[in-house]
Amino acid sequence: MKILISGITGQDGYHLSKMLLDEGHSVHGIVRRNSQKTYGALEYDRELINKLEFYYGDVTDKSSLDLIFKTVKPDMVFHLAAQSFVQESWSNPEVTYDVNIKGTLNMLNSFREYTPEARFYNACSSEVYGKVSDDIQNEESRMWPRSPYGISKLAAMWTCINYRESYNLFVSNGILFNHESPFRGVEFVTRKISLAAARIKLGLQDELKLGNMDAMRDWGYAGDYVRAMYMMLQANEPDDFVVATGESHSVQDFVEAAFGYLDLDYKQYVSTDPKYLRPAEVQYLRGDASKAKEKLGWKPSITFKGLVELMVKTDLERLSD
Ligand code: NAP
Ligand code: G4F
Repeated sequence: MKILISGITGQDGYHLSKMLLDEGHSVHGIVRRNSQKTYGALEYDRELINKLEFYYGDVTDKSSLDLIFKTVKPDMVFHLAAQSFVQESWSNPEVTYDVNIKGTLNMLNSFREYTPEARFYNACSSEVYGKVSDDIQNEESRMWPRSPYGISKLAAMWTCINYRESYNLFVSNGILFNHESPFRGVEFVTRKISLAAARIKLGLQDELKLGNMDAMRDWGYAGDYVRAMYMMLQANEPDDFVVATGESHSVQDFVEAAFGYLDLDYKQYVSTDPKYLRPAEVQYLRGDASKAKEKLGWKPSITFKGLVELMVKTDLERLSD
């Protein structure tokens, strides 16, 4: 099958394109032109880059998407492109809305015009739950986003549902809880911690400053989560699914596990800095993926401790090479 991925240069784009190539598909990705001609997370794997087809485009530019849809004629579309950093969504709310809401609308319109028989995955987020009202969140839980990013993801998700219901399209939303890997962007808290712990171990850095260490997240492994995306597009019917581990840990837990793995006492290195605090915080997330388990047969494969160790070990190896 021909697969089109927006956001292919991100963490999930890396894991998804690798998995789809292994499944025997031909994988086509939308990339934004940049002055350095870098391929983001894909840069870790030159061999992978050589197996992919790239097209310059931007989800805020519908004419670029039209051309790509006409050229590729995909059987499956994974729409991952987003301004995905929650903190940045307060300093760049217009860009966040343009890329995440209008960008999704543009993708849906090109999809509907050129490949209405194909299947479309939209990357929604647990940030839509925001100020949670349940101890564990499922597809029915109240949604109360707490950032421009969360609001944009809620609007994009409902746009997808509306297109599915209005035009009888195969469009599914994955409401994915946080998922991480050694390919995670360095500004997100897990990778910021794993990289800092490795650098401190090697004497390349002597402190780590963080924001709210009491925030709790349901952290899973990105490789497992892209498998869930693929399963959603192989189902008989389009639908919306929570993908999560069902466990919640604090940022402090992550710090302790990462530094502990390297036999470092985190108290000597880690402190808080108000500049990393958010105007409104999502304090707690824990997802219930029962529907994905029952209907798709999906389950996670890596534990919290296993994930932390994988990230720290990989950063240490990369720095030692
Ligand atoms: P990521 O690493 O930040 O990747 C974002 C991707 O979007 C990059 O390839 C980026 O390209 C691309 N992009 C940004 N603006 C674009 C534009 N205007 N036109 C075209 N491409 C654009 O994010 P991720 O962690 O892989 O997440 C993938 C998707 O899942 C995102 O939609 C995110 O919001 C959502 N999500 C992620 C998580 C998570 O925990 N990772 C959880 C729930 C939902 P550049 O390389 O050019 O910047
Ligand atoms: O790693 P984070 O920046 O991820 P956040 O905000 O949960 O968003 C990620 O997961 C969402 C799914 O729920 C995705 F939709 C979204 O695209 C992204 O992938 O922050 C996690 C927590 C927050 O509570 C934050 O306040 O860690 C806290 N934190 C504490 N110190 C920090 C820091 N976050 C960052 N980035 N940097 C810090 O120094």
